[in-house]
Amino acid sequence: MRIDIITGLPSLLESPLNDSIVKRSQTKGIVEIHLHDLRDYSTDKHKNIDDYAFGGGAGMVMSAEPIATCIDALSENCAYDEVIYTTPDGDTFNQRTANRLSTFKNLIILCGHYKGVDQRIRDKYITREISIGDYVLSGGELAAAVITDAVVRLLPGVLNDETSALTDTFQDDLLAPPVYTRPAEWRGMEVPPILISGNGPAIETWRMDKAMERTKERRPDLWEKFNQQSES
Ligand code: 6GU
Repeated sequence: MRIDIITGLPSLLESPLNDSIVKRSQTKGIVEIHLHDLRDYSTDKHKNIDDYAFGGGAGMVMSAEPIATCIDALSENCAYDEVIYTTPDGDTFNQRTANRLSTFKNLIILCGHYKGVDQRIRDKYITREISIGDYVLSGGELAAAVITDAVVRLLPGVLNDETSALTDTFQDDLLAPPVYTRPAEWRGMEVPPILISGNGPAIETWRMDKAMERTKERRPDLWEKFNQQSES
């Protein structure tokens, strides 16, 4: 997979993309991530990438030309499956969207900033608009990092234990069960005996029960969805 991220603040993305699992998947050659600094595509002498909003009002708007130049240049070398724009008024990101995006070969993520981008960029280039939740971030860079992380960890070969992503919270609309590691007794607190029983099927049943219990308690909305699915 190839992900091209277009941003006015590339430094904000460098650290999250160059550590841990996302870094490892780049080293392994499973994903190629390229950061593009919008300022490199600005044609004016001050390297501006934004301008005042027509009609007035506070806040700058990201100009169309540098973005279009960047997307056009990228598209000459690559056919993109989606051109994503990160914006608080986009569709809320979830595991289903992450799963879908992980099946694509080439993605562009344009990070929104200031008061957003000129609407004409959205009209002409953007195929999907994503928000990561109902709160406002200073820019779309952290959202792009969240999306990239959630997608990359799903790619085959990224996680050591291939089944691990499948047992994640949300993958089957259930929260994950509690987990424990050594020592079996810690400060007077014991691990549930079933987990050290060696009885594989009983452990699976216990985990499923705990996952359902947690979901019912903490996320009644997911619990309802889970029950509807089990019925159908
Ligand atoms: Cl994608 N961008 C910004 N600026 N704020 C957000 C967001 C995105 N998602 C949630 N809040």
